[in-house]
Amino acid sequence: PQGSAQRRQHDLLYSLMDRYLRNDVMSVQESIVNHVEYTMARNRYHFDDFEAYNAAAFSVRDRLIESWNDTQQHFRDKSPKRVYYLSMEFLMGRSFLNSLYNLDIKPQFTEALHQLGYDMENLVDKERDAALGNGGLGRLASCFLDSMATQDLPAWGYGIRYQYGMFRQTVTDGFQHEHPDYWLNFGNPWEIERPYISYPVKFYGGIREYEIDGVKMYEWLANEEISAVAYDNPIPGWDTPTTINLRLWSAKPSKEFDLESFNTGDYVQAILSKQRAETISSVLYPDDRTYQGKELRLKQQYFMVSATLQDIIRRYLVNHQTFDQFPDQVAIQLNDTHPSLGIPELMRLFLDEHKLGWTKAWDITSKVFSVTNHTVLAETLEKWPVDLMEKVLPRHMMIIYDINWRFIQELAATIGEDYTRIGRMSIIEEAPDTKYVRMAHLALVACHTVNGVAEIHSELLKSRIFADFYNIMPEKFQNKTNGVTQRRWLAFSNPELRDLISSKLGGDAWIRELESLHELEKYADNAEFQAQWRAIKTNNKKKLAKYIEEKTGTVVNPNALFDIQVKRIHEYKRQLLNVFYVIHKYKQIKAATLEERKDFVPRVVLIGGKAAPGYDMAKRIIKLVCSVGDVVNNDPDVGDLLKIVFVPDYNVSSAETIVPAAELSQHISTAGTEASGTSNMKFAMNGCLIIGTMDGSNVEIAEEIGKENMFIFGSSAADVPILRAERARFKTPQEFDAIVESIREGAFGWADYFAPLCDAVHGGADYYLLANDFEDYCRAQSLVDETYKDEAKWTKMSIKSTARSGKFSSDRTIREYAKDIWGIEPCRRVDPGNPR
Ligand code: T68
Repeated sequence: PQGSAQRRQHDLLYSLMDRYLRNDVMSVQESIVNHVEYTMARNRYHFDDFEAYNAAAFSVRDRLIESWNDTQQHFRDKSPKRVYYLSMEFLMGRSFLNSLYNLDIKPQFTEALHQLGYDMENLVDKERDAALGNGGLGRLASCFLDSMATQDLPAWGYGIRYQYGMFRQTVTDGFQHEHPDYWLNFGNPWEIERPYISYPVKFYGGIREYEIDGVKMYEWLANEEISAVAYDNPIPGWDTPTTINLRLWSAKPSKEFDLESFNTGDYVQAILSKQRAETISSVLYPDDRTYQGKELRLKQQYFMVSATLQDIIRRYLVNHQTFDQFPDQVAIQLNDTHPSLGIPELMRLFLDEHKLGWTKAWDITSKVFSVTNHTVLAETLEKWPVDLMEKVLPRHMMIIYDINWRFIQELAATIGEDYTRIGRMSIIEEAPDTKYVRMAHLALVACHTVNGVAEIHSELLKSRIFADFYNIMPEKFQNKTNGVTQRRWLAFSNPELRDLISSKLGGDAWIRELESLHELEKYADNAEFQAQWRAIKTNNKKKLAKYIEEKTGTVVNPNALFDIQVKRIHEYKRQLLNVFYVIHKYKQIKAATLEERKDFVPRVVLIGGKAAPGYDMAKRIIKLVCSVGDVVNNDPDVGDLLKIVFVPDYNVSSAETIVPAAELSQHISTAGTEASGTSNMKFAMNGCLIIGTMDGSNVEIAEEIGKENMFIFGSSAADVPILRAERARFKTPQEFDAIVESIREGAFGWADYFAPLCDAVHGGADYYLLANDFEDYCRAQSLVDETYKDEAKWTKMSIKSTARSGKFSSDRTIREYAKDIWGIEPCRRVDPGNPR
């Protein structure tokens, strides 16, 4: 029995330990002022907006850390099966507002800052985006983290802490310029550096063979070693005490110094060459589809998976003696094939480091991995030259050959000696000059499931690019239609709409259960509700108009129809088709009488997105958008009837201003080319109508929202191959030819520069079938104008879009992954301060 003094001390300690930071306005103010003084070492009577933002961010971080620590302890105590989401990209955007909302402390922080003389809205803009991704694939990973945290799943994300994220885009005279995004310049309050959590990662060298009890063993004798150091990024869920972790790796020189060069006396040179290790995690590759076989990219991929798997194994071995339970404790999701080197790496760790036999190692490995595919275009599948793989990762190349050898034996046993078919399916592509490792085939062989990201895409995987595999292993194929988080993309970025919805739905439970938006439908015809709905859209449009003027100098009329296409610039996404319609409309306006012009619906066409730095055609498309703008926007005959503006530097933060203001958004890829698309879901949630093709997730959006509430046009995915084959005989529409001709003849200047664009869509070319879809597109566009004139009808369609968008929450997507692929369940902790 303890003495009473001892007990008092014990109680005091425990009550201190149980106590979280308080969230009343005074306590929040105290936190902020303390951080100004003690973290930033600034004078607490004089600090600017940026310093105020930082101090507030550090105060939020303190609160995140409390809930992060307790969540992680809870996971350790309960030891549930966990999922690890491996991705080379996480396009997080900003964290400040998101954390304030998720921790439910925004009002107190707003008030505390206000009392100190700072305005929340100004501070929010001081935060730099974490742009560690290219586009849809990276943003999906971030939406998934939000949904996993909100649903209390024992999940971790793993990726790379790039020092330079996606480049910042500026556009001068219509040309894209890329600027480095050194986002860590002024510190990053959202990460926690863990210098003690680090793993060696090796490259190059050769292999030593030896024997134990007559069994052949291998040891990789690498000759470069670097360290992967952990940076943890807390990911809070909404309305839950759960905060999960995103662990990003940063490359540092390894602790093991290269004795050789030190002993030969070149001390300084030895240190300098160590320093080069850091380049591995320095920059995100900004190409979102092409693979150029760059050695550094291969090293980045291996760096990420090697550190991650060592970390996963270390965690597993804390409470296990053998690997028997590994598949019951661990699920690993590969976000595309970029982390698929994890497969040979886990095999290597099992075989060489933990001395498991092949059969056992393979049995475990093939139970833990699953892969998501994000592309329809076979030519964009990732492959690496065997030479390069052999040089950088000799042991892994050996293991890949072994995997392939066994796979081919089994295949031959099932399908017989059909060597063309076996050759098509082999993990090794035997091209005439070089051999390649087909990463998708490696993943298909090793993973227990492969999924597409929309119904149509998953069907195309089975019927086209992976048909051979589907034939042999149909049970592996699944669909998981993408989703987006309604927290960031509706509730937080469109607060007026959130409040209106909550007022009708009797609270904000829909922010967790998006399907309940259905309830809104009964107000679709209600005139008063419609007026409120429109007023909110108008406010959002005004904010966007202000943003456009700030960024481009172009003044747009907030009463015009806001028509938006924002996404990476790609030929298959057909921004060019959009521009052609603008030219068509411009010609119509020019040809109209003054009286007839009164009939036109004024439109602002916004186009935004980045072109990969080496993607020449995409850069020409940007220039064309700008050049058409120069003519159209300055033509006094046109006035407010038509504007076309290129919004520079489209990113997560600008999307948060753009999406809530959109009335029409364009998702017009050639059918069968866009795996899913996810911005279409964000737009639909915000009551924006979609003009689009029956491609990617548009198909399912049409099923939910109803075709009658969208503007669907164009050829079907089934027709596209036929149309392509018949293309030489296709008679292109006269108006289409006239538009191409006008560009060729210099109606927008730069005739020579635009010639390749014209060549690509003319005659027998036109791989993406712009000419085939042009007339139907124009028809759909005219219907847009007609509908927009009927305010009540348009608003009704808009309300229905939101009301029926519930399926497209990433919460639903994640529930499906958890149940059908990962086999994991929620693991919620009870918040001592707020027991629910
Ligand atoms: C996108 N893919 C799909 N790739 O294009 C889109 N690729 O249809 C889908 O909605 C989205 O993934 C989410 O599933 C990409 O964004 C990349 O960004 C990328 C990056 C590097 C290499 C290859």
